[in-house]
Amino acid sequence: MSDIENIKTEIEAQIAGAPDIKTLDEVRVAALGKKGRITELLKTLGAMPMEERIEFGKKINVVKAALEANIAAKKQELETKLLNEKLKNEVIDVTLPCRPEVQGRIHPVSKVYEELVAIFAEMGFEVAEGPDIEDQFHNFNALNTPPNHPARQMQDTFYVNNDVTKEFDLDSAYVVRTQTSSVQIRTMEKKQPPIRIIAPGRTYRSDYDATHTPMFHQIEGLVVDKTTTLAHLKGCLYDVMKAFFEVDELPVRFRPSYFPFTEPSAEMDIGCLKTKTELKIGAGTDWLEILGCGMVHPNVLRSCGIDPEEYQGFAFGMGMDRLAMLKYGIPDLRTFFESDVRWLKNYGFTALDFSSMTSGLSNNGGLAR
Ligand code: 2NL
Repeated sequence: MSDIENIKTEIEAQIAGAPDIKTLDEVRVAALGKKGRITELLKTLGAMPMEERIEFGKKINVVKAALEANIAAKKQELETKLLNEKLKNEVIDVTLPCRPEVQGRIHPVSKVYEELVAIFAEMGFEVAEGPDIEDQFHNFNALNTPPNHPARQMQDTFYVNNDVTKEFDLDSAYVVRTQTSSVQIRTMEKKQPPIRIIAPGRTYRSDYDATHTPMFHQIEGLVVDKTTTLAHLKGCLYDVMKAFFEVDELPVRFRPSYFPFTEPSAEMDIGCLKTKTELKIGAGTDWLEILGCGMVHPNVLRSCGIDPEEYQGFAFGMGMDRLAMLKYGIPDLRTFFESDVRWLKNYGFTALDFSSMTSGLSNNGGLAR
């Protein structure tokens, strides 16, 4: 065997025997580096006669290429081995329960949201969503609320300066939505009836005290069909409230009211018992206002391209934060948005007691509470 073949065999053995990437790299430098054995051999070519130089040069280059390929293959092998070891050592059992002191909590508003979605889904409602920032057509005009209406005043509504290159213009400005009705408007624009949707989400009004925060959560509902009546509205909301408060008996009453977007309009009260320390829902002689509702105003249907001679519908809206306060006995709305971990630990829910109509809505007295 020629000298160069011996060197090749020797280096190949070193490559095969390299236990890790660092050793392999040392082997590579010793063979192919600036002062490596193969490199040194290449340097001897210059002094050789032409014939010999061609033949020997070819040989060395073949050996060099073979060793390079060999090193690359070994490197790949060692890297794969390293990765597999790492994966084996760093394995995480995602089914292990987490430590209670670091366990997160579901916010009461999220809980109420999940409960309502579960209730309405079983009744055949779909969940619809839309943008928080709206144009005034979808937030007001389409809802039969004309430009001079008091609800549009700057004291109540947050306007957004949507074009900073121009001076603020009240008529063309966007708003952060004051109710989620704009989602229903957008649904009606896109789709002819039958429509049966709920629109939960964030809403914004310029207001701040123990029962009002500038951002709050609303859930609105809309049903439009050829024969939808006020009786459907009453039956639907009665069933929803009974399911939500998890009671078998629930006194309810509907009082006449006014909203620009419904005619007739009503407010729904539920029966309760108010004592000094407690509020018991479903019994007693007191009444609690719980939501606003009504038959969709013909002008609203017309604004969305739905013929009010052919279709009619009912709609309703309620505050999810208020529902959470009532159902879970939380006194001050402002604490909802302070992100106080102690508050969340007290009023929050664990991810495990999820809401469903068949396995229990709130699992009151579950793991977290
Ligand atoms: C309340 C009252 C209400 C509606 C919202 C509505 C939506 C469309 C058409 C007609 Cl697209 N009405 N929504 C109707 C009545 C009352 O909300 O007190 N919310 C907190």
